[in-house]
Amino acid sequence: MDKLINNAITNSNRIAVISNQTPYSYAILLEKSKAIAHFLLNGKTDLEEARVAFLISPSFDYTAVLWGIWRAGGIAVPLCEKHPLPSITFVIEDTEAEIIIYEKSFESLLLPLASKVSRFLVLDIIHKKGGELLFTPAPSRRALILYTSGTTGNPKGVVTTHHNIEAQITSLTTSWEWSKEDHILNILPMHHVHGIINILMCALWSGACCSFLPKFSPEDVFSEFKKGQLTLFMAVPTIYFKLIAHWKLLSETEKKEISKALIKFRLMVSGSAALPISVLADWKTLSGHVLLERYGMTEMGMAISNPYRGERKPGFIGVPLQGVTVQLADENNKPVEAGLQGEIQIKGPNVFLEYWGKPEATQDVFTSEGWFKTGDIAVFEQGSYRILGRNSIDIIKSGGYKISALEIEEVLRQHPDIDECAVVGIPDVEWGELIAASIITQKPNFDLKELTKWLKTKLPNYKIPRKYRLDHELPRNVMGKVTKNELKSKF
Ligand code: MLC
Ligand code: AMP
Repeated sequence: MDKLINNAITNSNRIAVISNQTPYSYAILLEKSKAIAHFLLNGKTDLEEARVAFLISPSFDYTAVLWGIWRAGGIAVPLCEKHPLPSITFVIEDTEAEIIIYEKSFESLLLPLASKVSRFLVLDIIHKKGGELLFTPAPSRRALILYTSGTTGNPKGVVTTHHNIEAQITSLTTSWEWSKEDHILNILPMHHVHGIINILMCALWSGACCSFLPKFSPEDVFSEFKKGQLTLFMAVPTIYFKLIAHWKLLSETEKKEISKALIKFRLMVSGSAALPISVLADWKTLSGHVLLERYGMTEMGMAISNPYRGERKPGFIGVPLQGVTVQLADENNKPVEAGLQGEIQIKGPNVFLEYWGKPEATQDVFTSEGWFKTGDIAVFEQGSYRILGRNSIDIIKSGGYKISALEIEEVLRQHPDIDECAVVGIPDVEWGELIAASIITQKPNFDLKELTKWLKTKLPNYKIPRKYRLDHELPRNVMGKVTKNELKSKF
C-alpha cells in the first residue's frame, strides 16, 4: 500500500481515472480516498480488517472507495451490481460486513440489509476532509475478499493480502511492460480480479490512466477505440467474439476506421476462459494484433502468460509469469513426467491467503508441500503450457464467469414443481460454455419462461440456464450418481 500511494504521489498531476467522460488526477484520487478513509475511521486509527462491502458502478467513485477502505485498514468487499438481493445478502452475511457503502441508485435494492450492518452509508455523504492518516496497513494484512464459485454449492470468499495484491500487480506490470504513458479501457465487472487487478490496479500502480465504461456495448467500445487515446485493451473471449460480430456488420469505411485505430494499440490481451482459435484469427484480421492469451484465477491473480515480446502460440497459455512457480502434478500431487498431462499447481507470493471463514476448504486446495491446486489440467509441450480441461465437471465457465453447477441445482431444487435436476456446461464458441439444465417434473406443461423469471429473482443473469430438457429421469451410473458426461451429450 505504501508503494501504491507513493507512486500516486509521484504521478499526482497525471490522470488516473476517466469516468462519465470526466478526468480525475492522482492528486484527486489521493485526496478523495483519504477523505473516505477518515469518514470510515470515524475517530479510530485503524479499522482492523473490518469488512466494508460496497456497491458502486465501475467509476472514479468505485476507485476512491476501494482505496479509502484500504487506507483505513479495512477489507474491501466489492458487490456486483447485477446480483439480485439473495446473492448480495449471502456476501454480507458470509463476510459479516460491518459497513455497506452504496451508490444512491442501489438504495432500494439494499435497504433490507441496512439492519444487518452497523453503518449503512450512501456514497454522497462520504466527504469529510482534513487530517493525516496515521498508518498504512502492513503488507501481511487482509485487503480484499472476492467471491468465486467452487465445487461446493455456495461461492467462497477468496482473501488476498496487500502483499498478494502487490505481487499480482508487479508480475503483470513488469511482464507486459506497463508504463505511465499507458491508457486502458475497463469494461469488465468490478467484483473479479480481471477488472480489478489486471486492469484498474495495474494502471494505477504504473501512473497510467484507466477509462471506465460502466456497461459493455460493442458500439461504445468501438467509439472509445476510435478516439485514438488507448494503448491497451483486456477482455474475456466472449467480449472479443461480440466485438467481431458487431464489426462484421459495419460498412467498409467504418471497418477501416476501427482497424486503423486498433493497430496503434501497444497490447491486446484475452483471458479468464479459453480463447477459441477462430476468435484469435478474426481479431488478427480486424485489428492486426495477435491477442496475448494468459491464464489466471481469483485465488492467484495471473500465473501463466504468452510473451509480450516473442511468439504467441494459438491454443497455448504460455509460461509462468515473473515470481510464479508452476508444476503439473498427478493425483498424488507428485510432478508428472515431461510431456504428460497433470493438474496445474502454483506457488508464489501471488497466491491467496485463505477462503474467508473456511479453514478446511483452504487446507483442501493446498498440497502438504504448499502448492495451490487449481483444478485445471494442462500439458507442457513446445515450450508452453496448454490447457486440456478441468478436473471437475461441475465447474462451468460462461462469458468468463466461473459458475458452480451445484449452486444452480440447489436453487432449482427449491422450486415447488421440480423433483430432480442436473446442470452441465455445453461448449459454445460465443460464451465458452452455455449452462444447460435437465429438469424432472410431474407438472404437466411445465412453463420454462416462468422458471427463468423465478430464477432471476434468486441468481444473477449469468448463472441462469440457457438450455433446458424436460426429462423423465436423469442418467445415472450403478452407484446412482448422475453421469453428467452422458447428460452433456444429450444436449
Ligand atoms: C448473459 N447472457 C447470456 C449469458 N450472460 N447468455 C448465455 N450465457 C451467458 N453466460 C445474455 C442475457 O440473457 C441477455 O440476453 C444478453 O446476453 C445480455 O445480457 P447482459 O447481462 O446484459 O450481458 P452482457 O452485459 O452483454 O454480458 C456479456 C459479458 C459479461 C461478456 C460482457 O458476461 C461479462 O462482463 N463477462 C466478464 C466476466 C469476467 O470479468 N470474468 C473474469 C473473472 S476473473 P437476452 O436475450 O435476455 O437479452 C477470472 C480470472 C482470470 O476468470 O483469469 O481472469
Ligand atoms: P475464476 O475462478 O473466475 O477466477 O476463474 C478461474 C478459471 O478460469 C481458471 O481456473 C481456468 O479454468 C479459467 N481460465 C482462466 N484463464 C484461462 C485461459 N486462458 N484458458 C482457459 N481457461 C482459463
